[in-house]
Amino acid sequence: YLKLDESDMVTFSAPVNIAIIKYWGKSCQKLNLPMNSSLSLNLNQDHLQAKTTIATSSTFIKDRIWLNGKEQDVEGNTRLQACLKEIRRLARLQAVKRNEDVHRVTRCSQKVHISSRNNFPTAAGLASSAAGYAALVAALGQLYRVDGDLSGVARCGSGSACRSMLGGFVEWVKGGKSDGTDSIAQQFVGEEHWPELRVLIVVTSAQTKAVGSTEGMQRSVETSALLQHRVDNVVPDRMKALTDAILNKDFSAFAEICMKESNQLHAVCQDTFPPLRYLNNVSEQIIRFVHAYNEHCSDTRVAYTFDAGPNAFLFVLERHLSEVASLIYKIFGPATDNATDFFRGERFKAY
Ligand code: 2P0
Repeated sequence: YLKLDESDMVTFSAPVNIAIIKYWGKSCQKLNLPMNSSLSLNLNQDHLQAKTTIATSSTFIKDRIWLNGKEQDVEGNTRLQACLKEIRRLARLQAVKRNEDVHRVTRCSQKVHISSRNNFPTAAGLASSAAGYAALVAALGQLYRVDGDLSGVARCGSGSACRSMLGGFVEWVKGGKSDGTDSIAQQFVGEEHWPELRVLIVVTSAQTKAVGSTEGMQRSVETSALLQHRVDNVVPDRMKALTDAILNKDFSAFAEICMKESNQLHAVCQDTFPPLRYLNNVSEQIIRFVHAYNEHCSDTRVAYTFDAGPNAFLFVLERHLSEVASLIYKIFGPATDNATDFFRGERFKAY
């Protein structure tokens, strides 16, 4: 088999990110430019990450990719092609600028073999393309020795992938240039800023969604009146309030914005024609649980957010984690009665 030089093979991992201020709607489909800026929390990679290994060799005859061990089509994958093309363009440009030898310049024309894996089950229905494209672009950047910000390249793969290029709280600034060069990710604060903040992921369905995000958000752009209102009148103030809440580690302010953002995303989906429905009945019950629980505690202890799927992301401070996790498990876990009693209030007495 092929013997590769160390410099011919690189491995990179990237985290899954969860949007608090949501990206939904593009101003340019080709470049994945968003209608509004968004902000996410990137998860600890020990739990959820995509890991990508890329090898290059002059003997490879075409670019190939395997996702979780299964080979995928490369030719028909326009997003992957866009990332490969852009990173090779940057690599050549930088190599020439640095007066590097021909070998390094021509190396950018060599084909790559890519293997990407998630450390969580794909069947869990959790978005993995963001982490996947981020790991891919970071690895390609390293392989081709491309300096500078690569979040714009990851954005070409999948919009939200640009936010997985960094850790902690990350803002994807929408930018204003038509070529997208200023539509990039910026770290707002690192993960060390708010270590008490935890995320519980409640998988309510492992089924793949009927309408993917790309298609769904395009339908919203074309038909939802609420979307433009949100972009113009809601998101800018919310972004400011959210960043203040994060800086002050004000959980209750953070939680309110987080839940309102999730609700507005799904309101836009409902306002889309034909409507998009990503939440299921269990998601709706979880929303009711969170509000009932916070009211019961006379304190905001849990916040939910849902992306384009029915699985819940619950934010909670570490000191309340075990109580919330055990409640969730008892109410929504596999071997419990349905949640009806809980919503009448009796369940609270039992714990
Ligand atoms: C987000 N989502 O901000 C929002 C919230 C889903 C709901 O980013 O077409 O997979 O690849 O740019 O990034 C999902 O959209 O869409 C998404 P493309 P992407 O996380």
